[in-house]
This record gives sequence, C-alpha cells and structure tokens, in this order.
Amino acid sequence: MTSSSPDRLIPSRRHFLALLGVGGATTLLAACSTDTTTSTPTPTVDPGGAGFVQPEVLRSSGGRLELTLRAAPTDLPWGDGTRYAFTYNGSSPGPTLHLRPGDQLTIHLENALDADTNLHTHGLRVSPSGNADNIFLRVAPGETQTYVYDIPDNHPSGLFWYHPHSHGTVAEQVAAGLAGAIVVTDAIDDIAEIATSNERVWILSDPPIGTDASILATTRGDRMSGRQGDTILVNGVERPDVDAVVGELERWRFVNASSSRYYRLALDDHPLQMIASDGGRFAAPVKKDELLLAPGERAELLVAPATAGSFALRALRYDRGGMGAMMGGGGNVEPEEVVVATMTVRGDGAGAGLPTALLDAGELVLPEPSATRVLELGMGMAGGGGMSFTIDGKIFDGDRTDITIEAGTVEEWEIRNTSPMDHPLHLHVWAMLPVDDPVGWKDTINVPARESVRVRIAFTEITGRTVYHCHILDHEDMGMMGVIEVNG
Ligand SMILES: [Cu+2]
Repeated sequence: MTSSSPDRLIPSRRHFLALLGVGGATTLLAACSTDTTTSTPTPTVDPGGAGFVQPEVLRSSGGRLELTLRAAPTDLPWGDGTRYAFTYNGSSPGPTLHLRPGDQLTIHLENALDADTNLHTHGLRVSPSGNADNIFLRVAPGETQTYVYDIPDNHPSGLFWYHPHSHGTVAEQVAAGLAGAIVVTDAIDDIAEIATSNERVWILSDPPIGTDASILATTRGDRMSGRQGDTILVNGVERPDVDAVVGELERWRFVNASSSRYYRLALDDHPLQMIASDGGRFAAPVKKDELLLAPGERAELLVAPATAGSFALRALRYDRGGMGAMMGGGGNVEPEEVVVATMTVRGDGAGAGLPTALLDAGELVLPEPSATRVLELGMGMAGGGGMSFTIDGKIFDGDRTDITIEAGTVEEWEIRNTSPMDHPLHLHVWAMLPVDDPVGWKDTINVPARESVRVRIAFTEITGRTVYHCHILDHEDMGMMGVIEVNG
C-alpha cells in the first residue's frame, strides 16, 4: 500500500506561523533546538540538546493498578518560558501504565478542564460497557468518573494508549497533550534478546506551541485537513538524543498520539526491525527501511546500533492527500523532512543479535469469515461550503447503531476510501488482521486515498456497543464515526 507522492505536498508552515506570529514561533523553535558538542567520531548529524526522557511508569502489583488522572490546563516549562498544554497529573504525556493479563485497572478521572472529557483505552480488548472502555460516558467539568477495566487473562502483550474520546473535542484535547501509554507485558517479553534490550516508549505528538489557550484556535480548513503543529515532540521533548551502545539492542515502542500528523520514520544507516504493530506481536522481526505511522497506530522496533556516531531518526515527507489547496486549508502534509530525534552510539565491537521467533505463528492465521461487509470512508459537500466526513454516507449519531453483529462471528471488512485523502480507521475493542499482509493484529489501519484495505475481525468473547472511526481526530469530531454493537 504505497500512496506517497511528494509532488502533491502542500506546505502548512505558513498556517502555523500565522497563529503565533512569525517572530515568536522562530524564537521558540530556536530556543529549544540548542545543539551540544560531543566527542563522538564523525557524527552524521548534530545530536539534539535534550536527553531522552520517558513518562513516569506506574506498575500493577497483586493484580491491581489504581490511580487518579487529573486532566487540567497546565503551563509546562518550554525553553526559557512556558507553553500552554492540557496534562494528566501535570505532565504530557501522562504516566505509562504497566499491566499484566488478568489485572484490574481502576482510573479515577478528574476533569479540571472547562469542557467535557472522558477516557478511551485505545487497543485494549476490554468491555466497552458500563464504566469500562465506554466512550459514551461524558465527564463534565469539575466531575470525577471512576473507570474499571478487567484485562482478560488471554490479553496479548503489547503497547496501547489512553486519551480522551468525548465526541466534538477529541482532536483539541489530544492535540493539547492528553495522552499516555499502556503497556501489557507477559511471558513473550521474557525472550532473552528483548528482556535485555534498552526499552523506550516514544509518544509522538505535534501540539500547538504558545503561552495561552489561544493556541487551540483552529480554522475550518485546519479541521478539514486535520490540524497539525509544526513542532514534533517525543515524550514532550523536542528532538531528544538517545544514548545507545554498540552491542546493546534498542527496543523502541512508538505511539502516534498526534491528532492528524503521519510519521514516515527512518533511521540513518540502520534498518528498523519491526516486531509488533498496534499491540500485535509479529512471529519474527520484519526488516524495514522506513515505517509509516498513522494517527493512533503503534509500532515496536528493534534497533541494533552498529558503529559509533550520531544518527538521525527522521520523519520523511509524506503526502496524506487532501483538499487543502482546493479548500483554502492546509496542514495536511509534512512540508519538509524533520529530524525527530538522534541516536548517539558509543562503543565498538560486535552488534547485538536479534531474536528469531517472537510469537507462535499460529496466532496469526487469518480466521475464516462467515460474513463480509463493505465500509466506505467518504467526503462530501456540507452546508455552508464546508465538507462532511462520513462512513457509508452517514455522519455520526450516537443514538443510531450502524452495525449489529452476533458474538462469535468472524467478518471480513473491505474498507474503501473514496476520498482524496488518507483516513486511518480505528475499531474499538476487537482487533483486525489485514488480509493482504497478515503480519500482526491491528486496531488502527491506514486506508490510503482512493484505495481500499481488507481486514478480518473475530467478534469473540467481548460484547457491547462502541464505535469505529477515522483517527484523524478532527474528522472523527466532524462525524466520521459509526456505532457497532456486538450481542452475546
Ligand atoms: Cu479521516
């Protein structure tokens, strides 16, 4: 599924700069890309100024993890000043939650924002009902909602994440900083090469940068294209430097927590050994020169630092299509290549060995479908000269159930994108295995402009009513979402 054609690029930088005033933005960007000198031989790129930091980790014990997440506006340190963001417990990203299959997770969500919010555990195969992963709940300002999630005993190990899912404000709240990682571990993580690797969670975001809430303002064009910021952050830090050692395997676990930005990642002089997609472990590492991560997607990579030096992790140009030029909007394609982070490698000697078998390949056999279904992701003209974003020609209505399925059914979905821009489709609760490339289970799959993808979904074990939607979150907020109910 290749859909990249850089000659269709539409610059968006002008758009962002207009929000802050050009001078202010330039000053901010300069202030946080201070380079430092190193003694590393023949660096191929200057390492960034900041070290690689990871969010605080909270681990379950005795089968339980209970915590409070307080969503609030916060002035975060930024250069010599501050930047306005939404945070969980004062930080963006929020804490990383480490769980094991069979655990119970309890989260007391306190809403200190001035709008409704709620919580979605993206990718977790848990109940979408009651006070579990129920995105129909809304938590009003000043209110607290307790969520309880029972992680099934057979839940796969992997990387998942949490973020708000209150229809209409999801793009704004996620873009402003509300996101955090969830890691489920099991025996698979004990494979020797993986257990001894340097494990890092990378939460990628591109928040609007500025000192007050005015940075959250968007135009209709921004929302139609899907809002993008100009500054890419890794765990809240711009262009961090990863300190790596020859012979020590790096395990990088990426979350694309941007509202709309796609990341087409490549690391100088190092292949990326992909071992998992959205919470779906591969049977063996798959070597890639680059990796495309659409909003909501995750990927786990092994990197074997080979020689001393500094190497850039780049977000290459990617065109996710759009109607920016047509509609006077913008912000839907990367105008240029960006260095997301650097890896500074020291030491010499032999490189680290890779694991061979990661998972019983039997878990990646496509189930035979008993039904097929076509979903059409589309765009059309709406009133007032804007565009509507639809699934099967319809805009989201939480009171309408679009798909009803009996538990135990396996379906094959053909997801057709009839529009001129990519849309990543996310299905809550039930995992999808791509038919054309069944290398790992997924919960978010990019459907390139004017293309289609086929997936198989086993609607087993978990029942309930939830949603599927475009994970360009502005599109979801504008109605590119449907309701699915699985009955037991
Ligand atoms: Cu979309």
